[in-house]
Amino acid sequence: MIARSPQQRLKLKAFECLCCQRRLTETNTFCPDCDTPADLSQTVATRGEDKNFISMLGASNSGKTVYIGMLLDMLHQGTQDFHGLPGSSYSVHLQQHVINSLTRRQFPPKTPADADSWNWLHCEINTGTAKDQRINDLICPDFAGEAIAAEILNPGFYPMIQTIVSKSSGILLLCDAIAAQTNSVEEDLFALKIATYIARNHGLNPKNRRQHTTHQTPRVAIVFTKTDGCSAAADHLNQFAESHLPRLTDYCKHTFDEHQFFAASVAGNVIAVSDSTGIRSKIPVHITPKGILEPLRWLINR
Ligand SMILES: Nc1nc2c(ncn2[C@@H]2O[C@H](COP(=O)(O)OP(=O)(O)OP(=O)(O)O)[C@@H](O)[C@H]2O)c(=O)[nH]1
Ligand SMILES: [Mg+2]
Ligand SMILES: [Zn+2]
Repeated sequence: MIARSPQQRLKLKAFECLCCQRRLTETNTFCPDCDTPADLSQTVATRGEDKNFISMLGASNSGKTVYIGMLLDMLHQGTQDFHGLPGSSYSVHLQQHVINSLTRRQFPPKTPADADSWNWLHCEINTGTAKDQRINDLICPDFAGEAIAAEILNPGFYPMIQTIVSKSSGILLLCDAIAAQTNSVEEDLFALKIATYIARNHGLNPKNRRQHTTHQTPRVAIVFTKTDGCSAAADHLNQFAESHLPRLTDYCKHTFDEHQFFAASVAGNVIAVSDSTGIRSKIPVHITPKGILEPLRWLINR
């Protein structure tokens, strides 16, 4: 374990934005250039651990917030060989936001499009071996799907998304399995747009793939979410990907040296209900997380 001196824990008066490196001071609440919360940057700067950025991308309603909230809860509870300690109160807030909702048999609300209201995963993860323990600060914001769509259409519109994606060693690309089964062309095309955005931000081009080095290429975990409602994705993962997301599958084969499909679900059973005014909502009747840790474990075990 790397020991941190008491001085390192002192609050810094001047520090860099963890995302875009702009100089910030204690008076900043958010980075004026990219909207990253300044006190998160301050905490990360104070800790002095190696930073490891992971990006989570996917359409609106693909299940990003539910997935990342459950991922955090499982990391914080920890398994024998894989666990994470909260790196700052931001992580605990995200975990609380999702787990409180699920405990009340509700899904958390949609993530707002304004970057200053996004929650962040900030977790201290030990990625080393028993002999050579290495602590990493894992950082992954919960972007809104609508912001991701706007950024892909107009790169640079959300500078935080662009910077974090280009710094990320691993990408979680979330696809709604139920939507992919029923409306596969739309899901396939949106996922393909995300994949091309990742490639562009990492300087990758399927035409000259041989020139890529493994160092340049981010690992891409394509995670089918909501597989509790789509047994085809859960049981025949690669076959499901080939038949429902053929464009994405082909593009990934030609572009990313390391990509893999995963199946995940948080809810064990979901029912749709209508209230007295006719508004429909979905209720997670019980929570049975499956396949949540595997994509992250694969991403960070390079
Ligand atoms: N069946 C099932 N449905 C789920 C699961 N996770 C999420 N959902 C459904 O998907 C909806 C959207 O989940 P979110 O996590 O809010 O989606 P998001 O990708 O964060 O959406 P934005 O915030 O708009 O980007 C939820 O309200 C649920 O209806 C799951 O594990 N199983
Ligand atoms: Mg969300
Ligand atoms: Zn910044």
